[in-house]
Amino acid sequence: MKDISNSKAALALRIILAVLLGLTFSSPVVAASNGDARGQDQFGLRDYAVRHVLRIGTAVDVNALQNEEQYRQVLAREFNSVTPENVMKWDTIEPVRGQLNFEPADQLVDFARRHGQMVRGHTLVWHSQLPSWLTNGNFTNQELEEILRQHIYDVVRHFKGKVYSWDVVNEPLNEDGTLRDTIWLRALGPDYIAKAFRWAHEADPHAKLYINDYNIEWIGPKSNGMYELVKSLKEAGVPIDGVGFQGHLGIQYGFPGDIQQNMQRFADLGLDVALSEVDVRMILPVTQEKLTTQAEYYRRLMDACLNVRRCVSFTVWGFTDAHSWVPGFFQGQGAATIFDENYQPKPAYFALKDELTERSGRPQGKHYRTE
Ligand code: 9MR
Repeated sequence: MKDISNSKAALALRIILAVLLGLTFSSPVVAASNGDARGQDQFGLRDYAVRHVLRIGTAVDVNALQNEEQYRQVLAREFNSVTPENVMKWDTIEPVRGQLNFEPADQLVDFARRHGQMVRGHTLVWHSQLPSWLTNGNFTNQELEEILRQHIYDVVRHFKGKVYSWDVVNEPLNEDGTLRDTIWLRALGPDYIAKAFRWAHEADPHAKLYINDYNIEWIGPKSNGMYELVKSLKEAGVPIDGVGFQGHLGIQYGFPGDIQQNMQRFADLGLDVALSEVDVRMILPVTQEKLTTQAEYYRRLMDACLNVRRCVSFTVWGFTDAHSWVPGFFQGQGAATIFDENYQPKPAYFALKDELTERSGRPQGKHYRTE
């Protein structure tokens, strides 16, 4: 993979810029170039996020990372956190039992190291993207428990010191807030969640450990289920550090207006919170009006995160419409990210930047980490 910059010099320059930005509250945004379409300034979102002690991240498609120079450039310029979109999932890591394939994930980790980006690990325990040797293996419950424990140890140990947080358990809930019926629930019982966190903590005591789900952005049965779950985990002394709110929204569904209040109640349990997979889809075709509404959704999500002191990271699930899971999963929908298919920033990009620019920084807490 070709690198795009002399990383040490670039990193040093970025740190100097970030410090300068952190000291001044007025924005150095360069004036509009033509009409409403503003030009981009020389700073990335990451340069504005540092003053809020906020990680701004994206999911990364490793094929695009390997093959597209423009993808690498925007990724390096805009973000200080990355999440592998697929390559740390079980079916990639261990397609054949006992043969571990860390190569694509290692490439991303290496890119992140060279560009001063932290890595959110995704994901250790999930019901989806499991290798077929596992799902078709007819294993006993005890064997499945041993397989899961070994998987968590293998993966977390391999990335120890390189991955700063893990989505340990992904999407464990039904829409009514009860536990989803999965291979793990069947084999280990409801305790699989606590066990997974304990094993991950044993493998890397310094990693921040998250539970992550979708449709928990607003207060309702599913987020109430999540609230009760993490509360009981905390009370039982399970090493859980945070809750990821995925944030897969669509402008046709309306904005979850109570998201700030919702995230705050989790923070009040003594947990970090993160917006972990944000995208805002729309029914195609794209119109200017829809893009404006979409921008407002992104802005309000950022606003909610900045208003919750323990909201430590904001991650978009892909940054360009050229590489987004949305059109493949929702027929007739798309345009969910902040850059268009030609890597041109959309109103949503400027909305995030404005929100980060116009607000003063948050006080730094002990549990936050900067570069
Ligand atoms: O974006 C991912 C897509 O490329 C994969 O095909 C899909 C497989 O299930 O997973 C997508 O990412 C999901 C993430 O891992 C968990 N939350 C929902 C995301 C979108 O489906």
